[in-house]
Amino acid sequence: MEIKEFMGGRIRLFMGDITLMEVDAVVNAANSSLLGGGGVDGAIHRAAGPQLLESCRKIGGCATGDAVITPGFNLKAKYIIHTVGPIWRGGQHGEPNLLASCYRKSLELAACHQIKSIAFPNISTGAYGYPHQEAAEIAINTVNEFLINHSIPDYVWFVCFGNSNYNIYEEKLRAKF
Ligand code: AR6
Repeated sequence: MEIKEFMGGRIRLFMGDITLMEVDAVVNAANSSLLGGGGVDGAIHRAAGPQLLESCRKIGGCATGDAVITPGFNLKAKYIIHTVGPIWRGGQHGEPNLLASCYRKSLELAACHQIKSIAFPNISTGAYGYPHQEAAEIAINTVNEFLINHSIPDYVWFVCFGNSNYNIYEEKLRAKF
């Protein structure tokens, strides 16, 4: 599968399974219990192995819009950054700020850990029901703003699991860069 590069290569778009990414950190779209679930969370826990659950249990939970870090265990990625996206409730309940916060806090953690490359799934756009266009806009703008102001991470990947989100990201990234 082809990789598309934007912002001088610092932003990369890819369609595929995030658990297979060879990056320093993959981001998990978790829930506030951190104890696993379906979607990308389930896939990451299955691929990383049971030690991940143990590690998450010790952390004890994570607020919506916040992020925590664990080792990557059996993943190729050295770290997993778990962030909790907002559940879409019509858009008037702070959802945009909370979703932006997921991307920002994840990038702040990445910078703290000298993480050079990080891969994001499309947070909140599955079980949590966030409209795809609006979520992509927030993801791209928040990442762009962070990268303008910070030299690390070097590379941020947007990993889309299907055509629908991929096409939205491609169109928005092309329009912006
Ligand atoms: N690689 C990349 N993206 C994926 C993968 C994968 N292997 N699997 C799914 N996606 P979701 P949310 C995409 O539902 O909306 C969980 O149960 C998927 O197509 O995983 O933030 C948690 O425990 C979608 O675009 O996360 C929470 O309870 C995106 O990942 C809740 O779901 C996010 O979909 C979080 O909901």
